[in-house]
Amino acid sequence: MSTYNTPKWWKESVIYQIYPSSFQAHPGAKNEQGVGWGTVKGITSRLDYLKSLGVDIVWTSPIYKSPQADMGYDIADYKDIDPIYGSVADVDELIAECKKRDMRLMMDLVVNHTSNMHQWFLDSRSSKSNPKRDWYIWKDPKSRNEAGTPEPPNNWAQILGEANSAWTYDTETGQYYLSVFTPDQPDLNWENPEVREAVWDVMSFWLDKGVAGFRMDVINMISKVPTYPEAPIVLDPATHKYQPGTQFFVNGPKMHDYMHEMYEKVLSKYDTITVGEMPGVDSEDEILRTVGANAKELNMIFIFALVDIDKPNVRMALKDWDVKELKSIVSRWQNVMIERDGWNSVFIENHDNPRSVSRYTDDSDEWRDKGAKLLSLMQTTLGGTIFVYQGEEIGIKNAPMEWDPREYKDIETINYWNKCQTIYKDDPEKLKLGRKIIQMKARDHARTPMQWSSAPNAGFCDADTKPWMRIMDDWKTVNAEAQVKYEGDELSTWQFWQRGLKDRKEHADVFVYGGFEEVNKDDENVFGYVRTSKEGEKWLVVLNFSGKEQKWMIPTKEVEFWACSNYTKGRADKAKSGELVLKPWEGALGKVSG
Ligand code: TEU
Repeated sequence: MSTYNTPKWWKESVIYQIYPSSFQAHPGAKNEQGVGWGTVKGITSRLDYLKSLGVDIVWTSPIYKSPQADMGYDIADYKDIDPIYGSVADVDELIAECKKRDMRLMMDLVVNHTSNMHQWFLDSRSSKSNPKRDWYIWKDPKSRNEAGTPEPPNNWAQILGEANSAWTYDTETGQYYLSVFTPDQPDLNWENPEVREAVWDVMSFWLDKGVAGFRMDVINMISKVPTYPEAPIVLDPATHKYQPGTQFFVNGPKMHDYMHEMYEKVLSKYDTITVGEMPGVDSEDEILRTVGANAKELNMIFIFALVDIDKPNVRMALKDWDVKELKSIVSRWQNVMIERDGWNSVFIENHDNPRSVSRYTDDSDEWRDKGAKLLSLMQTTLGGTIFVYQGEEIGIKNAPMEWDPREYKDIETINYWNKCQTIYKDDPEKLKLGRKIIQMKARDHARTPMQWSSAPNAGFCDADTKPWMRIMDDWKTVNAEAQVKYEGDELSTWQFWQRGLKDRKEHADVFVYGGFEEVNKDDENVFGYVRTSKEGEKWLVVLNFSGKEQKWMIPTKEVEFWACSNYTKGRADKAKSGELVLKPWEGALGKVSG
């Protein structure tokens, strides 16, 4: 019997992802360079804001001790907090303050790799005979040329810098270590049982402190094909010596063994929320092995089909897509989880992706609010556990083309721009395209400081402090305070999110747990679907993903009332049957007669 609609707290919870460096600096907070940087105390000071939005669980990207080569996804000590963010005591306080508000904290678990400054790695690289040598993946050079220069063991490219090898040479010991993201992030060797024990220990440490669970960074990359085969050529070999080797470490041969062990050794002992970040996997059978109700692995994963809709083979590149493709991706995963008793996560933004309002709608002044609310309506009415990303609730958009590339701070963007300037130096067209790709795809767009108010530095950090990253130029008008207080003929983006999350909770049997049926599938611009509760309560969602007015035939029984639209404050006055006219980027939610 399916347990899909059996209620669970982790299914109904609203999760809010915080990018800690950019969320909120507490008064007086500065890092060593005197720049404004978000802190744990800052997060605690904003819990009431999150509570009023409708958030239950706060997930923060890594705040552990780290050299910040990849903004904390390079961890040097799993049981300590980076001083830039505060202390373990600050996190204890955050957990306690969450509890007071009936909220919980979720941590990021980054255990595919550590920082190259983690003591485990310092030991490992110190000599070939060190007991920790085998905690990482060391290999001899494939060959050496006449001058003695070594060649990496295979042709895999770095994920965050595709011009470079995924292997890093250590001159002291004459071997390469695997570092699929950057040389600062050596991959742990999960084949070694001591490594796994160390990970279980870290997890228990935080769970015992009362955290709700984990978002697990690239957890489907922990098992590598042990023969380390050459990757097929997909990037132009004239300009790319190295090629994506992802297929040899995504959902690798022992991944499920390790996930089961994690479940047995740790997760089964706690009542947790777990979400695995699993890029690059599309097979339903494979995904169900992790998120199926009886899988004994994880509650859910992030499936990247929707946010990778414009990704060809590497992230920093473009691919055309259309609304029909978007509709079919969303519908596919809604249906798969219902039919096969799995569980979805619902998200469209995170710290690795551009802003959704810029990517899927129209972020011009005229349509931006409508677009952001359209995406909110879609997400708040889809089945699964919903994730809202910092700033999404006020419709922050991508940084504009005019920003100098030096404003971008992310290692991936820096590597990409360096690559463009090297290999396309005599090709102005390609260089221009590279610049455009940065404006459309860089991870930095999600990482600009939160726009709290019209106060100096948008209320993100003290007035006399320079923020670590440039704040979007529109903060004086686009900010949380203005949107919370807004009074007008329609709701602000923030108010629309608040309304949607409340509605979702009140009708969890429909929106969280209900059935899903796509309607008018062939329409090229409008996404329509019906959600139905176990008791037969039906709601129709209609989303115009175009900047033009659309006519759409209502396929269901009469609509009783239109509960909301992104053009109105309350109920919308629209046709109840027959032809429905949708304004540009209009989305509406209707109750269907029983
Ligand atoms: O990201 C994994 C990663 O490779 C992403 O770029 C992913 O492929 C993409 O989002 C799919 O659209 C995780 C972290 O989220 C990221 O910030 C880190 O840089 C990376 O792991 C290494 O820890």
